Amino acid sequence: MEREAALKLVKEQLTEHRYQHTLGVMETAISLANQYGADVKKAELAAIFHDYAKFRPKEEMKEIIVSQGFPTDLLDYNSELWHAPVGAYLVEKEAGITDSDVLDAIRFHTSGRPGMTLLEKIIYLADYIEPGRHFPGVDEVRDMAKENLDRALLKAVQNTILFLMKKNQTVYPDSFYTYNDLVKNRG
Ligand code: DGI
Ligand code: FE
Ligand code: FE
Ligand code: FE
Repeated sequence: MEREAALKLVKEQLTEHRYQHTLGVMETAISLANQYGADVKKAELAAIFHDYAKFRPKEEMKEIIVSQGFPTDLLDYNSELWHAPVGAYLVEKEAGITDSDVLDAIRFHTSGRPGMTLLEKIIYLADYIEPGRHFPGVDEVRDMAKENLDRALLKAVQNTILFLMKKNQTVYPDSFYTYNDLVKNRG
């Protein structure tokens, strides 16, 4: 699917603010894909669709998680996690995207997972550092992303977990598994 067609589909699903965030993720993901030798068209498509399900009703997301056999432990954690796997499902069903690399990058963009692919890493990181993001530590991760993708990703995952813990929020186990995997494999 071409960029303009994909953007049109996504715009209908999102608020203006979230759409602007999506454009930022798209530009950042393309730039990271060029820098680190990933498939640029896949990065563009995954970035455009990554938050496709962000505003679906919780009941609909819950129903999809159960009926599609997605990990039901997700339901015991923050509902903010649900739009990632549900998005992968709906993007295939409603937008006809079938590329499993693209769908997995959408599926794992919030929690990450051990053994992330290059494309998954790029989408996770682009989501974190796109130009519209303004939170403590984001500039440090932006700088790291220019030098070393895995180090930047580790910092982003670490910051996310720390942020949740400081607010006494639960942390989904896959986020910890992602963190451990990146620490074990850091160069
Ligand atoms: O959808 P975005 O806001 O662009 O970003 P995202 O999909 O990376 O994260 C959405 C939210 O999910 C964010 O507010 C933090 C939260 N989150 C990320 N990892 C975890 C988490 N929440 C819980 N409870 N546990 C996690 O591991
Ligand atoms: Fe998201
Ligand atoms: Fe994220
Ligand atoms: Fe996002």
